[in-house]
Amino acid sequence: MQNPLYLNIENVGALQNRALIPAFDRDKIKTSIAHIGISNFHRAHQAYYMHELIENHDEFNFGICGIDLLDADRKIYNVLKDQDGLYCLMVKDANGSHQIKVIGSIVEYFFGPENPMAVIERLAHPDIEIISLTIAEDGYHLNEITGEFDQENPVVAEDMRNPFYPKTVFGYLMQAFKLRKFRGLAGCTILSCDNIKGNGDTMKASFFNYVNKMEPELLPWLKENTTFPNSMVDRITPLTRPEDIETLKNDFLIEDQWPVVCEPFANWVIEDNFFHGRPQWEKVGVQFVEHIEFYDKMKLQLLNAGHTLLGILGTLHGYKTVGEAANDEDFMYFLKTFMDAEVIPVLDKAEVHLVENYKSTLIARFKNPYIYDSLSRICDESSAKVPIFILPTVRTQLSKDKVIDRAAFVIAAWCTYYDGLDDQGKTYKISDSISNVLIRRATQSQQNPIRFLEIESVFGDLKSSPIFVEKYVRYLNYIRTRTIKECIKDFNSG
Ligand code: CS2
Repeated sequence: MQNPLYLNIENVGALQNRALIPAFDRDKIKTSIAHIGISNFHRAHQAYYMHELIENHDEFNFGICGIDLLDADRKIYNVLKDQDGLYCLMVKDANGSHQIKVIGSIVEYFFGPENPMAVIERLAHPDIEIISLTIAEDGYHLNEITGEFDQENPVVAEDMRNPFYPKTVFGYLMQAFKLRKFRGLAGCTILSCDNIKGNGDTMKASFFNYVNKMEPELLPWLKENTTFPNSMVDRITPLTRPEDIETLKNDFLIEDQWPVVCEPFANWVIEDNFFHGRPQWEKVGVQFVEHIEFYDKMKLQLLNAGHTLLGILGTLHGYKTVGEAANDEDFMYFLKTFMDAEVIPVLDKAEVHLVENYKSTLIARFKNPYIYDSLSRICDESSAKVPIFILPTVRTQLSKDKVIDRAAFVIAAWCTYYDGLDDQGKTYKISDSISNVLIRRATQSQQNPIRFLEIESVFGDLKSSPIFVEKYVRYLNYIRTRTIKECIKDFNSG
């Protein structure tokens, strides 16, 4: 009986009968990508694509330097340091097969709170041609409705007071680009990989807004020396569970402190607008396009909205994972009719085959019983997700006098989500940067339903649509007097 082996550079060769190990010499890799936010998603997506490109096409010029800026992310930094940047990607098929692959494309790691200057220097280094980001939907501080950057946000405001010890990505980037300009170096591409409509445009608007406030004289240089391609990213990547670590140790004899689980499906569409060269990711299935809009809409308004819908309704019922909710016929029927009646009509008619195909693969992806994707992950920071995933559908449908019933139902259910109790009588954890506001407004909505819709940073002026308000109020009263399952069944039976 063999013993489990700890995953690091010294042991990785000996793991070849236990997992797929990098079939390339990592010492040959030159680092040209600095990635901020080494989330599970980044490790299942961009780092995976880069690994495939190095391994199958000898592309040694674009290794990744992983950077975390938040105190809360110290653990992943320590793990990557301990494991020499190596980690296991556990790809789980719906039929139960697992593929374990050791990913080797992250070759450096930095942690902002420990050494901010080192991070700034690395970002300013001329070798870095792409700075990519997964900083989450709420990391951009851009008001969807007004399009304005929230300079009042406490962390942003602190960076503005203390620009030489930055905490936000904007503060770090500004210092790094000041150095590049001062040293006569070139700029680079800033590639957002977050689930935001026009994520590159959003990043550009937020960053330029910040710089304009702080160092307006840097702005003309930045405009000339950076590009911000929009991209659509897609791969369902749940949080790692202790069981995943145990499975690796007991069944595969690999000790990895923080492996990543993901589905087999992966997709990445990027606007081909890079400041320097770029990796030839098209060789490993990435699609380069001129305009992202269609892909963005399809993905955000079908997949992410579908997740949010299952997350809210499923949590109210007492389900814990996307798989549980998606394998409940009542919930799935509700989701399918939401997609058919309310989302698909807002997508480009010329691409109907692509859309239909995406929708059906999506249903199978949600149902994958081996991806334990927690509904709490989906519902975390909903106040930043709902305006991106669901409300654009509502606005377009309203502007065409088309149905919005299921979306209004979901928003009403979302309000009751902040009552904090499921239909099995159990509480659940609410995690949102504006949870106080959401909970207070949900409580007030018991007397006055509109109070919830009056959260402007989320809903904008939606409260001034009589059609939406009428339906939302009706569903809210209805949901508060029945179980969510009863409501969904009633709704489904028309
Ligand atoms: C999820 C996404 O965070 C969420 O709400 O919908 O993380 C989703 O799993 C990915 O976008 C899949 O590509």
